[in-house]
Amino acid sequence: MKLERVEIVHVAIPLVTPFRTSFGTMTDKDTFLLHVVTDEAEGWSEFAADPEPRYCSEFTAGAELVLRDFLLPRVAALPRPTSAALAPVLAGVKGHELAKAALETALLDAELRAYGMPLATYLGAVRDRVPAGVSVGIKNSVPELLDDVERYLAEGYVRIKLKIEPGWDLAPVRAVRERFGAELPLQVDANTAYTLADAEHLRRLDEFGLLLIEEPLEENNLYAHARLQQRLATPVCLDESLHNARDTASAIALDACRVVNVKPARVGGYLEARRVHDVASAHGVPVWCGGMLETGIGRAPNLALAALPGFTLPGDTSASGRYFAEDITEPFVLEDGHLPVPTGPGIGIEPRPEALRRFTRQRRDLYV
Ligand code: OSB
Ligand code: MG
Repeated sequence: MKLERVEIVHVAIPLVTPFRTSFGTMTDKDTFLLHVVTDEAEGWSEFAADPEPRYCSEFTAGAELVLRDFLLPRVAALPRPTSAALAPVLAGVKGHELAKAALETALLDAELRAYGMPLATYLGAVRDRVPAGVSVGIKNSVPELLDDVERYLAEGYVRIKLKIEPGWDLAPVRAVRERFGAELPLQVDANTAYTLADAEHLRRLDEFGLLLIEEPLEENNLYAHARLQQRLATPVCLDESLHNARDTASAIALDACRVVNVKPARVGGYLEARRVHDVASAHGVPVWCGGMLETGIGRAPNLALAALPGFTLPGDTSASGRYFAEDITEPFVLEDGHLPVPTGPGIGIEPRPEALRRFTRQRRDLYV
């Protein structure tokens, strides 16, 4: 396959409701899509991070520069680039997993379209639909939270994740348990908001029978997470701290996590995400697919990944309506608490031209 053109399309799409986490509040999805044109097919992907480096060190303007000056020149030097050949060539650039993932995914999409193969088939999916959980942001009050959770459950979501931070943890979890019962699959995500000094406080979450507590402590501190796990009955799940399959192997060996959140972008793409899945599954550690409030372009390939056999817990891949009044693609609609795995070639979806025009802020050629 010959690379002919790589275009960056900046988009901004308003969220239906502000999304607040321990690291900040988002009111729209403001990022870029990558559009790759080859001599055989075209491909699309979505950069998963935001304009500011608050969830992770990467951010949109930085990623654009990294793609333009460091990643694309290395790919352009390959006579016939393939998605599998990308990671080894890009390994010379340290970090920048999310930027690398965007490039690999767009190329993989083009490649699979040329072969007429759906991403789910390529990755080894065993399901044609995946159960949908929903990630519920920090609210101004407990009654407001209970209203939101009630609405999501009425829509059919099969698992609730509550964002927590110091000052918004025990009370909202207790209120949700009391209102919706002990059977509700419930978990929490702190996005690194606590330290090991909070261990005794976090231990009080044990009485609520949570599925897991996600990334409670500092990013990359596997030692502290292992120490915390020794003191908690609730399984620790890592998100921000896992950047590849090797990290995942280390974290499992250290008992720093008993559940794994895979975000393909965070680990450099779908090929490494599959390896993370393989490592965790081999250890009997449950895996689930995280999300980054993606548009349909980012969510479609996540659904393909989440159809792999080791994904034994519902993920954060919610329906389009949970994020946007109007998605950039055909919307993903919840059916009986599940989302369908795309069946078309590649990621199985593309931007609707009219919606893309309306949501586009800027288009730039990165490579011609
Ligand atoms: O930590 O999982 C996270 C959204 C943006 C950044 C980080 C996270 C999240 C979510 C929402 O929890 C997941 C989603 O619905 O896409
Ligand atoms: Mg998380």
